[in-house]
Amino acid sequence: MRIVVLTGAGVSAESGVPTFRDADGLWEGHRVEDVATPEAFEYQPSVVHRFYDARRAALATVDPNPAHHALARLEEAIGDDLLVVTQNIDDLHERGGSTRVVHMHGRLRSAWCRACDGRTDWHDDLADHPPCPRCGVTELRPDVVWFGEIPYEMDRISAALDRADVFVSIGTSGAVYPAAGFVQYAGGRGAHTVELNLEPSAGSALFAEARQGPASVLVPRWVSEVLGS
Ligand code: BV8
Repeated sequence: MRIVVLTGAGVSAESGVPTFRDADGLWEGHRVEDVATPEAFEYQPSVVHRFYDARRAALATVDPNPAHHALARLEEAIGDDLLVVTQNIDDLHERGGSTRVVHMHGRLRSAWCRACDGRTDWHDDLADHPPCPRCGVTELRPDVVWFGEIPYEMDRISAALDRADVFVSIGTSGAVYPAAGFVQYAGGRGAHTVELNLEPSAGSALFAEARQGPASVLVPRWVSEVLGS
């Protein structure tokens, strides 16, 4: 059984990572959609850097939760038949033990050089404009996909959705595209679609099955059902 799991901020909420809906989607009074754009980076790079430096620093204070661990257990059992596609830029899936993970919106712990196009694992701040370890130019930006930019690995994601028998969406409000359209894409190709969320998402009615509750409870229970153990 080939499974594609889409995750959003809700899967990391119980680890202490704020969701986008928390604080009414505001950061320091800025609408997230206003800080997470190439335009914002052009006009107020220091504000954007502070936004991501703060989130990157906070990553060192959080740990994976039972939802992350349960998905790693599922991968252990079914291997290549599972792909986790996450909208999250945290590394909690990997720290939970998952390896087959696509970060369609990028990663906080990665810096992207606009001069040499190189990507480097990065755990520190970027606001002080450090030089690129590869080319030495001070043109590093957060390696994340901003609104108006094309998500990463869309071909790999579409190929997995084409072949999926089951599509599961965990902890996402279904407000941001193209991720919000995956349920129709996979469902339209015959996949069984399941939503695991604290509350019904914007696209809840599109799912064959929808369960409400915290991910740390719903995901381990769903994985046990799939594995029959
Ligand atoms: C693009 C990285 C072209 C940066 C992010 C069609 C219609 C309308 C608009 C568009 C459209 N197509 C494109 C757009 C524009 C735009 C868009 O969708 N705008 C929205 C606002 C309308 N999309 C884009 O610009 C995208 N690019 O379309 O390029 C293209 C398309 C296809 C193919 C090729 C090219 C790029 C968007 C990416 C932007 N970057 N993140 C950063 O993180 O700072 S988006 C960011 O916001 C997240 O990654 C995520 O995607 C989104 C937040 O949503 P969620 O993760 O769902 O979080 P949220 O807080 O909203 O909800 C949490 C949910 O969890 C809730 O439902 C809650 O109930 C639940 N929950 C909470 N606690 C728990 C829980 N569930 C379980 N357990 C719990 N404990």
